[in-house]
Amino acid sequence: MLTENFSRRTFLKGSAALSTLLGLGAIGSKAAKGLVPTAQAAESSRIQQFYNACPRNCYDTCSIVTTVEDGRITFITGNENNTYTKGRLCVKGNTYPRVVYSPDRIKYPMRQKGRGSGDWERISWDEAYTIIAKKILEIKKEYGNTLPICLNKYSGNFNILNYATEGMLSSIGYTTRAQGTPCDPAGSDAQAFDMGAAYNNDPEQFMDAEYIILWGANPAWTSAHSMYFIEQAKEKGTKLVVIDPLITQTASKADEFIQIKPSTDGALALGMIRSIMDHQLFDAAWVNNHSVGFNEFVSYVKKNITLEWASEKTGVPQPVIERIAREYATAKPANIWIGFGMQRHTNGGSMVRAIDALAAMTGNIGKRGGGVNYIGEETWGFNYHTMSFGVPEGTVGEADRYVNMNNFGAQVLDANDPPIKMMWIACRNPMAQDPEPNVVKKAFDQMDLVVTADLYMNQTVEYSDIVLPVTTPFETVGINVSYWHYWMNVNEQAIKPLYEAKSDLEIAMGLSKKLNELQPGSCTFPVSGNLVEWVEKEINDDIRELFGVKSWDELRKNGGTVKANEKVTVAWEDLNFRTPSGKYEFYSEKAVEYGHHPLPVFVEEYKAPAEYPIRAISPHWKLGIHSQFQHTDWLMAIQDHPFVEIHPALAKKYYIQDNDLVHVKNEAGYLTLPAKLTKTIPTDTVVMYEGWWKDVNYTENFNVKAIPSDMGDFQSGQRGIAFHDNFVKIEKA
Ligand SMILES: Nc1nc2c(c(=O)[nH]1)N[C@H]1C(S)=C(S)[C@@H](COP(=O)(O)OP(=O)(O)OC[C@H]3O[C@@H](n4cnc5c(=O)[nH]c(N)nc54)[C@H](O)[C@@H]3O)O[C@H]1N2
Ligand SMILES: Nc1nc2c(c(=O)[nH]1)N[C@H]1C(S)=C(S)[C@@H](COP(=O)(O)OP(=O)(O)OC[C@H]3O[C@@H](n4cnc5c(=O)[nH]c(N)nc54)[C@H](O)[C@@H]3O)O[C@H]1N2
Ligand SMILES: [Mo]
Repeated sequence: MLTENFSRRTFLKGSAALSTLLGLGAIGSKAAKGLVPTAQAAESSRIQQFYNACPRNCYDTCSIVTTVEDGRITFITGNENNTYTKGRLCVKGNTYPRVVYSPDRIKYPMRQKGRGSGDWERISWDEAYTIIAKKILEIKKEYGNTLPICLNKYSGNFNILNYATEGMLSSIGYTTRAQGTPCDPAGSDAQAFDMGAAYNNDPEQFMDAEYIILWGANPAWTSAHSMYFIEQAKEKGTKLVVIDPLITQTASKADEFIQIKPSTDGALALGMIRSIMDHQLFDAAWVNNHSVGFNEFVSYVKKNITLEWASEKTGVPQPVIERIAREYATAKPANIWIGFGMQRHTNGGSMVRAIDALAAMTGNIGKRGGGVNYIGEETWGFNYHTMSFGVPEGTVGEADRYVNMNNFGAQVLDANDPPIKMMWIACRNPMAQDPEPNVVKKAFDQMDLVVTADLYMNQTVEYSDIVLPVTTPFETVGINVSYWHYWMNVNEQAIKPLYEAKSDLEIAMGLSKKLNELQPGSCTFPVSGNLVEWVEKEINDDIRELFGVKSWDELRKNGGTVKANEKVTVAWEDLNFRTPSGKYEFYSEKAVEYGHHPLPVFVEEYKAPAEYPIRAISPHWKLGIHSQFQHTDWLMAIQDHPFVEIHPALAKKYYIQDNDLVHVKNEAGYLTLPAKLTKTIPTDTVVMYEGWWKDVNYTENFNVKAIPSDMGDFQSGQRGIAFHDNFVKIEKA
């Protein structure tokens, strides 16, 4: 697409504000309708309903129906026109009105006197634009180019219009970009080596599966709407297997739970493969017709893999491996969901390749209800019009420069020619969400100017010079799709922007205006424009064909949400893989090009260093999404601070009791936080959920090291991060 160097989602992911009067539109939420009788509502313009889209970095990307009374949101619920959202929101989504009207919203542009001092003063938008624009022009003058300006933007909001921030920076010249993604890179490379791309079946097809393996995924927390389809499958007799080192809430729903040793899933998959080969349970016709390299793979497996070895490595008894292998190979269709958690390891990509091989050799790829499902982007083909303006005339240089988003602090410090002097942070909280925040902080210290656009104060905003207040989704327009389901959701402006908040697109236009005032021609980004016109420019013929709607406005008037047509919802149905050979590649030359073994071999796991014997896993948290939601009063009432989970047997060794304060340490840093004893985790592991909590000045990442995963550079330009190969020691505080 535009540039191969953009990370998949960083790049790809890429009603007139007049509402549908309650009862008149196609909105079918029972709960919302229950609020006011239809006839009454039709007469009353006090009460209006709008379609919104949850834009967070979440599989579920829900379609929302928002009720507004006298200009204020009083109720929100899921859109029933969307068969995936199914009229329901998750626990976080239901708190949105609290998010919008939170007293903690950043209300005005502000300047901080002394980074980290807390001494903020309100400034006008004009002052903010002037300070920023002057700095940009000063840098350009001093260095002859704009490479000292660095953008770090990721996943706070995936509204397609939000790519305006990238677009605005491209409109001033070549800049430095945080590239890559912390979500899925190792697994996405693995699937790209095997199949040419990561591409998943419609999750509503869980209902068509005869057998489901959730492999290192915790959808009960991270994709609540998917659980409905999994439960439906179970009702009709489908067996559900969950493989995880932790007994998660998803595990509690399983017919069979396999508590695997972390980072050994490749050995389990290869053990299953060995058993399937030995019993001739693979699909020989599929393999012969649609793949390359199977013979080489068979030789590797026969020579190197035994069930004894697989059992020893994984901690899974041999009879269990054999039974699961037989069940999986004989159920048709059998469905595997590979979670992102599983590939956050130094051998994560190679593990995904082994699981892909299992699905391929049993003929489960290209089948409705089957598949080896991980992530997909078939619905992301928008115009990305906000990124289309190009650099100003006379710009020096040839291209943007990239630093790895997954090792941001260190790479910013390493970039010398020219050094980075200004940072623009949007949709991102690197001081909380990145490993080694101390290094990120050092990188900030080197800046002349740090600008952060956000909704709330957080650790990154606190260490910025200028903060720009942004809108919630309810205060602006947009369009959203998912990297998992196949729906496209409209986002209408339901209420006026609160305080002085602006959307990132409006900020881009405002800054361009100021730059052009100060130095005509210095920014190619439009200086004004109507948001609905902007969003209509995203729709092209491919999107029209895929979704069967003409325009954003048509969709707004017709239910606010639409599903892509059936041509794309079964991944690889035509069995035309996007690999160099056009077939499934057990043997991948592309993998070799990127420094890997051509076959899906087992790669040894990262071992605990002697001084830090305890593994620290930091998975995603049910009551928040990274830095978002867990600062809202309703969710804080349930849990308002981080904690460390410890198995009672491990706790006993260190004389630690429930709620005792514990130091968790390694070379990167140390944390002191209360212990929560639980038997849901292994005895050699602690768990700290990732995320930021209000009024807590640290996150689990204070002792997470930036250890790269094995893959990621092929698809997203940068390797991922082995968040779960982090080792610590603990002691009672
Ligand atoms: N509520 C909520 N939902 C979210 C998010 C959130 O923060 N909160 N984040 C969103 C984002 S950005 C993402 S990337 C996704 C992540 O979605 P998931 O992949 O579901 O999430 P994780 O919690 O990272 O990891 C899933 C599981 O992998 C397990 N795991 C870790 N190591 C291994 C291993 O070696 N083998 C196996 N088999 N399992 C292992 C963890 O114990 C965990 O239970 O969720 C999205 N949805
Ligand atoms: N230890 C550990 N750390 C992890 C992970 C892990 O598994 N373990 N997972 C990683 C993963 S997978 C991810 S995706 C990252 C996520 O990390 P981030 O990309 O930082 O994600 P968020 O916290 O969701 O969003 C960042 C900020 O965006 C702001 N925001 C929301 N809407 C808007 C908007 O419209 N405009 C602007 N300008 N800002 C907005 C939010 O208020 C928030 O402060 O965290 C990573 N960190
Ligand atoms: Mo993520």
